[in-house]
Amino acid sequence: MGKDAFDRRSFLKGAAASAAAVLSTQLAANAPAEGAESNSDSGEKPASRDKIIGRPGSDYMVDVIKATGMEYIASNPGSSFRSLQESIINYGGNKKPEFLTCTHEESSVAMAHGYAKVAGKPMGIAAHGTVGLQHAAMAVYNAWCDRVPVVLFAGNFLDANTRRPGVEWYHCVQDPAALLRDFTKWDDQPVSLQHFAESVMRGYKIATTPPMGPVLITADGDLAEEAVHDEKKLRLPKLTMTIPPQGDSGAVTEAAKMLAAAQNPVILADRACRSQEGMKRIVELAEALNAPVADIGGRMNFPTNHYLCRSLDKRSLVGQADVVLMLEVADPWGQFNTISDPHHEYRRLSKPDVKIVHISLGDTLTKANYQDMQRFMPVDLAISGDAQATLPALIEAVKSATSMSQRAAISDRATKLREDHRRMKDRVRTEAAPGWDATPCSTARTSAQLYNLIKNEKWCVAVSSMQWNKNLWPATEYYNFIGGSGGAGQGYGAPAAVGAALANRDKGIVTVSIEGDGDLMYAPGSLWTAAHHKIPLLMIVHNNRAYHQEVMHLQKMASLHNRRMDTAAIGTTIENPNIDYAKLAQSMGVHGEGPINDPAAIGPALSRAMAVVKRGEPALVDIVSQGR
Ligand SMILES: Cc1ncc(C[n+]2csc(CCOP(=O)(O)OP(=O)(O)O)c2C)c(N)n1
Ligand SMILES: [Mg+2]
Repeated sequence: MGKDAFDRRSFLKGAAASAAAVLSTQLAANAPAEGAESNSDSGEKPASRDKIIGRPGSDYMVDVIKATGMEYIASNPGSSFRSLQESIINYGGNKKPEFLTCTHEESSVAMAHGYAKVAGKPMGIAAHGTVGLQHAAMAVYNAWCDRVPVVLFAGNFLDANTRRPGVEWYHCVQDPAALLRDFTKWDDQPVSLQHFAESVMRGYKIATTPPMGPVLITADGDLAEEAVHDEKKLRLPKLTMTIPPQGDSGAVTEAAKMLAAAQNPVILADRACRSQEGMKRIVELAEALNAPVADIGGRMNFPTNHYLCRSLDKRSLVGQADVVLMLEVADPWGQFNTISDPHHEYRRLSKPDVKIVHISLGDTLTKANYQDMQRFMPVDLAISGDAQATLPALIEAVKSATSMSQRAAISDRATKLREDHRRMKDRVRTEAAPGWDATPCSTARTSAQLYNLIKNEKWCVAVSSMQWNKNLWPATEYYNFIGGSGGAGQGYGAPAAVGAALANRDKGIVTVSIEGDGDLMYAPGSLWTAAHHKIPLLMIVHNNRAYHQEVMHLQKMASLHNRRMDTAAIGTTIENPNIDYAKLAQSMGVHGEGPINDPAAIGPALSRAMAVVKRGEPALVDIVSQGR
């Protein structure tokens, strides 16, 4: 071990002598310059061979990370974790975890966010001290709001005695996690390698225990760069995943009785499912009750072509319901009440005597400052438990709670429910029809063309700025849709789609994303990451040359203030000059098509792009589109 490590490092030091190793030569030549980031006049020389550290702490850190099974570390590099990065690459062989080069920390985290939703497990990210974590922050907030696990590592030198003067002080911090503590599940700043090993295992476990969320472990720079002492004493703790909790059996029986006796039961599912198994269970429950299901969409919860799928009728269903079962709903109050915009007038949407059951772990993970818990919603039966884990018991309880006469009444509901489902689907198709040949292209047409292209594939829409896909396409698989950003912080779309596409890459699932032009411009560098790491992704830019949502907000305000509306474009449009997204993509080695104004050109451009995706690379198609 020691000898291998010595050879590896000798190679790096000696690389300048090798004519063939051009990149290594540059690396070696640049080595003093890296130190010069803070010590430009220090005249430091590279360490002499007798000072070489054969087994740095960061090698052990890599052993720990490998033991979690994390396959990737997405990161923008920084000297605070340079030793860890070098160990990942040279000691770990850059495999499991593999270092993914990101052009912004926010993109690293959003990429990990999209990846985790598809892979069903987290990836790591590494952020450079204060500045890296500040860049990462909004994406961490999105993952927190979405209850998605991300394992963050931060570089930092805690010991002031060893910090190099200058930049290292700017980038170090007494408490790295303070910035993110309001929206992470847990953090730690280990001061020994044993402490690091235990904290990574604990952090991974906490991140992946529902309700899931991001955690942050500091990888101290001194600990990483210094030699491992007394390795025999180090113990790598075993990682045991927590089994998600079922709701209390008495409460589940009570809920089943309420549902079996209901005339108009409705199921609202949000962050309920973690897998296809979860979807199967909701179908089983819904069929046992003939209860329509509105999939709120935090996760893929229900097949869109099932006769009980009524997501678009959610409001009217809630209005008529006598019993509503919520499954891990992020905004319970908002399902039963509204505040109008722009007048902020309150209205209740449901009957006053509606009975509400909520199966959720929401209350087990709250912090006081950020308001992602949404407004307080009184319910009749609050069951603390994991929705997916509780469903099997609930299904059994419903079956045994249903009397003969109730069974007959439930079965009688089927015909009308099938008609209602058909009506809902007809309505969407009618809404989608106008403007088929319009220029700029209608979003419904783009959606239909895309579906034609992927309908015979296993497909995943990782991100979509338009609703048509979910409303129009038959989607039966858990991997078809992965929900949204959680916190609606813009800049999520492109990197999250790249992360999702990475997780889908080896499963033969084609990943597509439909990005708002505004959203894409927060993190266009993720296109380069996709090209560099050969991540196949078909990205469509829904290019309305605007932050169109904000255009509409300004129009609303102008109308409220009874003023002119034509100024709503100021500060909200992205034109003059127009951005050429195809060229943007091409500049980063991504196949780029567009801008497409003629709807007839969408199909051929998508086909060309798909051919690129099929050979394992990303492609982008810029479609100039109507507002939303
Ligand atoms: C970080 C952040 N900044 C600003 C906003 C406000 N915001 C919400 S939607 C939106 C527009 C996004 O533009 P685009 O992706 O093109 O979608 P469009 O509204 O045009 O469909 C903005 C700026 C936000 N949600 N997050
Ligand atoms: Mg836009």
